[in-house]
Amino acid sequence: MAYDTNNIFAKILRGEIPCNKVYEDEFALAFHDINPQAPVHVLVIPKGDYVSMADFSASAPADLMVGFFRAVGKVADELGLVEPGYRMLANAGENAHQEVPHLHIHLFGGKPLGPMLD
Ligand code: D5M
Repeated sequence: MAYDTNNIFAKILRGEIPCNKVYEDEFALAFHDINPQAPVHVLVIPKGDYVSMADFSASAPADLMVGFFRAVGKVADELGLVEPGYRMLANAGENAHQEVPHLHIHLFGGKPLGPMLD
């Protein structure tokens, strides 16, 4: 799928619409989900035009790939999610109900989470 530069996360990255930011560096931006599904629900997005993990893993430069995943780990740590644990998830495509066509990793935490696919 071609990247849509008008998707909502692209607009957030360009500063055209606001977000409730929790972390930013040269590779990634993290912000609170507008419709939280857990006491902590944060989205981490890479700074680049990637629809999903498929094109990110295939074509992102190595420094962005490393920097992005380091940022995900750092956000989880800084939010105090590592102990007692959290869930990370990335929806991709229609079957997974991906709503926003810019790669994003959801971090859920702040309570015991249920089984994965209910
Ligand atoms: O999830 C897309 C997620 O993006 C969904 O949980 C709502 C969230 N969302 C949508 N718009 C915003 C804004 N403007 N700020 C914060 N969060 C937002 P998906 O995995 O694509 O189904």
